[in-house]
Amino acid sequence: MPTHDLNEIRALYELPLPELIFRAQETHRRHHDPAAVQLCTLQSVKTGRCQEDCKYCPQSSHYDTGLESVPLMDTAAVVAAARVAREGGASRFCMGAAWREVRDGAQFDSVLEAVRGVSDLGMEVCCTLGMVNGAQASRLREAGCNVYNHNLDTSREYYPSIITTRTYDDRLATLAAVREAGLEVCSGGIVGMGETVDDRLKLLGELAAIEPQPDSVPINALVPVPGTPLEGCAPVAPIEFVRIIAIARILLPKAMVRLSAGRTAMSDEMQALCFIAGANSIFLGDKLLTTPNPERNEDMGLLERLGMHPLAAHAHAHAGRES
Ligand code: SAM
Ligand code: DTB
Ligand code: SF4
Repeated sequence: MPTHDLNEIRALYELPLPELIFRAQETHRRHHDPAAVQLCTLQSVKTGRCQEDCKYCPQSSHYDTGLESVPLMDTAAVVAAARVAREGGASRFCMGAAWREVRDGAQFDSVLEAVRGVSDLGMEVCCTLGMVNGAQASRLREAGCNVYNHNLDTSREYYPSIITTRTYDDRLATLAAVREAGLEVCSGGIVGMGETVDDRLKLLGELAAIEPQPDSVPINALVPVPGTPLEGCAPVAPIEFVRIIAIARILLPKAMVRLSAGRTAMSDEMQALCFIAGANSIFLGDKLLTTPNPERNEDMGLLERLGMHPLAAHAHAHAGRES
């Protein structure tokens, strides 16, 4: 069982980089195909005007980021976007809504309808809609949703410096409801919000202590958006970021570790190091929810140069390996 003890996690962080990467590789190869990368596509199905005050987020109504808000997309438009993503090679389609929480009613019914439609295309379906209760999580599951994304974002201690409109325990309660309903759990965080190295390690310790562990762990590098309180944050040094990926891999051996937001600011070499350190999933397509992401062709070129290949839908990375 991998450690969740902070001192042990710190000791990993301080290893010489080649030693840390070797340990991450050992773990990675026990559970995953080291050449396969899961390709996910994101679709913002409701953009902006969110009540929460997450200091990193361009979609919060508390900050003026000049973002154009878009009301909930209709089902047909969502399914059409998923079909395009599937044709482009994505195996997982993730729908994101700038909601504080899901409310029962016509809008949620419409999202459930979209989930059914995308699931019928044979894609893995992921939703990230804010807080949900047990009944809502079950309805998502029944509609064909496979995964729910809900990030812890940072350490418990640093959380109140980033978000004041909800608590860490609110986040954990949604994760428990999601798991209880039989959905896969996707939960990770953001680095580069002015937190300490210890905050990053504590976040990874929290994620690793969830039982059973999250099935996927997105590691986002902050995209500093003008107008948000975090617009002036300096980027995390690439090697420090790679160390976080390696530790995520070691602490959460079976999870898909997703190199998420912030890739437009990363070189090919840095992304390659992240894959070597155990990242095995990316978002494909030129837009995340509202901010830019590398072009699809650029990413396909990168995978080709690295001799890596996309993972097929519903084919788990550790299939055929020790799990
Ligand atoms: N509203 C829902 C929620 O917060 O759970 C779902 C959408 S929200 C945009 C999904 C995640 O995107 C956040 O938890 C955060 O980790 C990430 N995110 C938002 N803005 C970001 C930014 N500027 N840079 C990096 N990650 C960001
Ligand atoms: C996650 O951890 N990263 C994705 C996904 N989950 C929903 C979102 C990143 C959003 C980056 C900011 C934006 O594009 O608005
Ligand atoms: Fe709203 Fe999610 Fe953005 Fe927070 S991260 S402001 S909850 S859309």
